[in-house]
Amino acid sequence: MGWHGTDDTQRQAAPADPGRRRLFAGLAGLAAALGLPRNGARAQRPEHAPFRPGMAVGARPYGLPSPFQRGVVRRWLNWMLPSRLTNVAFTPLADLEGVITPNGLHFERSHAGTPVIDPARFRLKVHGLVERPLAFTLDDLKRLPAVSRLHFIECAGNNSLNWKRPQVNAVQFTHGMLSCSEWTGVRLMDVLTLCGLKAGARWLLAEGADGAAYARSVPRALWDEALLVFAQNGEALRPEQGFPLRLLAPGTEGSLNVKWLHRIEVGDAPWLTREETARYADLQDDGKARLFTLIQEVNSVITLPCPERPLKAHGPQRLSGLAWSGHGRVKAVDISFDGGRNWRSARLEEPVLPKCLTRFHLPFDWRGEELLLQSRAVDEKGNVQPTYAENLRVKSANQVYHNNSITTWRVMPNGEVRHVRVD
Ligand SMILES: Nc1nc2c(c(=O)[nH]1)N[C@H]1C(S)=C(S)[C@@H](COP(=O)(O)O)O[C@H]1N2
Ligand SMILES: [Mo]
Repeated sequence: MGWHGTDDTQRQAAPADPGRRRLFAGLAGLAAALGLPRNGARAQRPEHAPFRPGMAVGARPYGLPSPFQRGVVRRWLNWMLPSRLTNVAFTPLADLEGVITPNGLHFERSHAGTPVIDPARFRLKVHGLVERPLAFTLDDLKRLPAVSRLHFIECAGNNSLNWKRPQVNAVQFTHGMLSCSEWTGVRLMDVLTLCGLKAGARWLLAEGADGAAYARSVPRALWDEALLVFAQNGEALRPEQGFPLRLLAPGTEGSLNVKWLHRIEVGDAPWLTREETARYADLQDDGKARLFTLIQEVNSVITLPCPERPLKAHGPQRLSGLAWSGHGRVKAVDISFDGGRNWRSARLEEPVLPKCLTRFHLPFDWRGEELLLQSRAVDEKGNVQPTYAENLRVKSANQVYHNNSITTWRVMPNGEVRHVRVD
């Protein structure tokens, strides 16, 4: 598959799997029975595609994916980072359906490892420009009114490997610093109100309990929507996602969503921490940097087909992908088969929620011709995803964050899919 071209990729692909051929034969038989076009040797009559289940296993206290899903894992690029403690593990977007990321596959970006935190000893301290500085236990927080919201988290560095030319041939590595969950927590404002905000409160510092004491300044404009979350898709946060508590500021760059959150200091100006000056700032051509470019822009990518999911047969195909915007709802997604000359509207899967992944679909027919597949998202504020060239025109060549340009997948006559640049 395409991503094997990236030579120091972790070799975690599924081992050759005899059950798979049987399963595919079964699917082909189904297609034939449904009257779908016959495809050479693949289409079989059902009686020629026997199915025998394997041995049964006993009850497990915590369920795991089928052993046939061994290849559906987070992956990382060894050359990107000096050590496994400073971690970037990408979500396998090509293997997922719908919009929810299973918890074990949520991407992970941790600057100083994943701390182990005993929830019984955990405290969230709130101080600074407040009437009553307080320390909350996790139980204290859980007694406040809770809300559940579906939102994506995307690292500002998503797709940054491909600023000037495609460098990685896998959707896992172009866009896999993107995940989406149902998050449950309490409103940041409820906690701040309990402490009593003082006049002049305009910024707060959110600090994590990891080795880096990772910290970000959060402006007042984002407080109303922000949550302090303790659960992810129904269960407690995973350690990699910030157990027991993280900040969630919907639609903002991942780095603002401080994990292992244990301290909030309220102030009247930003702190200008390392992570908002030396990092997560956009260096311009004149050597100055734009700070606090916090909102993730409108974006989309086709996850089927893609380099990891080539086309396997002529005839009807399922095209599908993900669109999102930190500004609100996705309004439309257009698909091009010819590198941006002609466009057709994709169907958006309901519900279309603000600052959440939206799944799109567009069935098409393929007869082996070469395609230049693109998706272009538009959000409810009218923002349109830029082409490769437009993105480079409006942003500095020095910039590494916030690449939301249109991705092109070139489908070859043999069905293989490659990441190419099309202006
Ligand atoms: N405490 C702490 N919070 C953190 C980080 C970190 O290293 N330490 N990384 C940030 C970055 S850069 C991103 S993109 C997101 C990633 O969230 P995830 O690991 O849950 O996907 O967490 C953010 N919050
Ligand atoms: Mo990030």
